[in-house]
Amino acid sequence: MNLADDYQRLADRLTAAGVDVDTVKARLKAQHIETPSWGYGNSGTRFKVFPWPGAARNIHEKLADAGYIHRLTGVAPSVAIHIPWDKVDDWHGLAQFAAEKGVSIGAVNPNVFQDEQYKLGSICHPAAAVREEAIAHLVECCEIMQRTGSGLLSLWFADGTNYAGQDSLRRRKQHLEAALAAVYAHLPPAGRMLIEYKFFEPAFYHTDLADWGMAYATALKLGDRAQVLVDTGHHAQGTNIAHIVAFLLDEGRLGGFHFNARKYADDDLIVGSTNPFELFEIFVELVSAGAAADEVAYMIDQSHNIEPKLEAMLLSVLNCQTACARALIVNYPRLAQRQAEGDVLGAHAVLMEAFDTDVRPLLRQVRTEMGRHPDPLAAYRADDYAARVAQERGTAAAGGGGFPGKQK
Ligand code: PSV
Ligand code: MN
Repeated sequence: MNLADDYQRLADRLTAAGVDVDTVKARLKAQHIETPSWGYGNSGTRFKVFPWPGAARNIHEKLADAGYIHRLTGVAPSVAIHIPWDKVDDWHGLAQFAAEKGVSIGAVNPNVFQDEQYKLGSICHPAAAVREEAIAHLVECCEIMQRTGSGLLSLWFADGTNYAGQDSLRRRKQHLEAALAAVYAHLPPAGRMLIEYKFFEPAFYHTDLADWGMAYATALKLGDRAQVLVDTGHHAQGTNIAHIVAFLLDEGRLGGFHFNARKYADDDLIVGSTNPFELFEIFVELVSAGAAADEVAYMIDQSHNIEPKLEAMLLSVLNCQTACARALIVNYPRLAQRQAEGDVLGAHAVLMEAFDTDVRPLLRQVRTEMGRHPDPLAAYRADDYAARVAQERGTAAAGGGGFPGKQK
């Protein structure tokens, strides 16, 4: 196989079809996918954590692994952190350590779902003392943003109820709004607050931020720097996520993504594994929105259980790259023309043409031009990094059955 010839054939075909290949390549080189610190440590399901040999045991090892994924791909230069899982005394030192590994600290994710006091919720809890404790933690995370140079506070709440009548839904909504307004005031000047929603789990009767509409309405009340975070696993079956993305983009309220794939629920599987077409549709909305999508944060939220952690994260980043490449080669002028003509299947065919294109020669070329290996998965498999960390770190004694809920 001659990689250069493969690429030239594809580039010629795309150029003839009206695609500006240099622009597409420039956009792919500028792609930025953030990986999550919690994806590098041991994690599992509510039933069992299978410890992975070499899984990162602390934030330093997580940053080292993330640096490795970035070295392989060139498009994963930042890492989301989860507090207190990744808490350190010296945040400036941690940011420096990350820089040495070739990455930066990305979104700060507070955790107000793991401690005893949060059994009935955090910022929606019926007791003022618990709400205040949760707010204090969120404010602490704003300070961590300052010290690490992070621009994003990424919020998810496990708040909800399990039984009708358990608590006042309206009062909980009011508590939530008051708490977020208090936290918003503590954001660093250029910092943004991303509000994530989820329609179920761990509560099942109601969730306080159940869908994008509630997150959006809350963001509107808070101010311009509050936006919605779309976790692709947090929707009912059949939901058109690309439509939600289009709506939020058009309103300037799409803050970012937590990418993953799912078959049934919040499965946290490798993004693009079960849902390649959905991922493509999402990227089509992002690409076609132009500058409106400039500020969107592309983050992965996965926690792997049976698969090798580093390879899973690598594949996730590559799948985002593939989806983006396919979306970039859509012939948008032709699409608009067919849409205007009411050519239902003609317009659909324009999208399918891009989706069906083998973009691998293009991606190999882009990676080569970026000084990376054209096939990062092959490079990973030929490399001894995973074996080395398995040797150095061993297999952590992760818990067996009985872990409460989704363990990350
Ligand atoms: C909840 O399921 C979630 O999607 C939130 O983003 C959390 O921060 C993350 O997973 C880790 O538990
Ligand atoms: Mn998430």
